Amino acid sequence: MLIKIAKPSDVKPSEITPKSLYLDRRRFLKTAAVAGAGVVLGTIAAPAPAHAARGPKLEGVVKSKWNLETLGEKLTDYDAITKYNNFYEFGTDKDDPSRNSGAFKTRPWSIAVEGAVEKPGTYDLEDFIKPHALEERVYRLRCVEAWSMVVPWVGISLANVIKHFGPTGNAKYVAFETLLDPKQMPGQNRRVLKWPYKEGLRIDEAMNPLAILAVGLYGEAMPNQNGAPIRLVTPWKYGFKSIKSIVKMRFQADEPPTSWNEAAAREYGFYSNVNPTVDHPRWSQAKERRIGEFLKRPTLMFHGYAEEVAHLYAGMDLRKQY
Ligand SMILES: Nc1nc2c(c(=O)[nH]1)N[C@H]1C(S)=C(S)[C@@H](COP(=O)(O)O)O[C@H]1N2
Ligand SMILES: [Mo]
Repeated sequence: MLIKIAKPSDVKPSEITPKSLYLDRRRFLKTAAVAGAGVVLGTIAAPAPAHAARGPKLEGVVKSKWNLETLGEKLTDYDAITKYNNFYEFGTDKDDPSRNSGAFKTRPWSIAVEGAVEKPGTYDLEDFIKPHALEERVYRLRCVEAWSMVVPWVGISLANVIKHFGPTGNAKYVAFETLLDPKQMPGQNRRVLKWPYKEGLRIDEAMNPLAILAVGLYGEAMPNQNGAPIRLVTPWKYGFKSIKSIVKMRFQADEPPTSWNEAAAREYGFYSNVNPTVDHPRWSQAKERRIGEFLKRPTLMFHGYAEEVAHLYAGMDLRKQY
């Protein structure tokens, strides 16, 4: 075996410059993966800390017009956002994802872009993200279970991603898939849903400026339980549309099947818009409990984003197409 000894001139600036000076976004994403592994080792060696180690800070995040001031609400605590989760791949209880996803490997990660698109291919996560601005988007998220949160996501515009890949005229819908890996995702050994988790959007919904692919929250890399390394966020729809740990995006002419619709078609339709006037068959959707608050508050149409998205559904009967 040949051992290569680097001459001083071969050493990259990143290896000799203090971390804080060279960390660019690309570099950060790699650091995030390493730090993630460190966290796992740490929990084996030492008793679990009261507060889980937080992800590394994301560099180069820009503020967007969807910020705390324009939303006029309080952020939900980091602890609630990261310990009260739905991610059935790691179990169906709210604390299962944070307890069971610590060892989930999110690097290397690639995303397949398929179907009616000019630049299909399998892209490394870093390359997938790199062309786009990392923005902070403070959004309300409402689960179909009638609780809600306010989350400071960090993400890239889904419209920009789609334009980058160049959808063709046949791209009427975008289908998304989560990783299928029962060895890493213990919940996939149980048939609670038909795995892999699937979701979809109509192309004009996907192109709406509100839709993002999120890679972090609270300015830090996405915690595994929240859908690392990349997940969809569509704040005007119920939380279950916001598919986590995405490995595939497919552009197609037909409406794609979705996991929750396959599981219970009467309860979960393709559109899944937050609509207080359409009850879930087993409970009312008129109100919601903001995590951390005691009294329920009324749920707003499209979860308060009507101005930005109502035009997408003009002429549709949202009681039938729920
Ligand atoms: N792959 C996958 N994505 C998923 C889910 C899931 O079980 N698996 N749950 C959904 C549901 S029901 C909700 S409410 C949100 C919760 O996101 P959060 O845990 O980041 O709050 O993720 C959605 N995305
Ligand atoms: Mo949900």
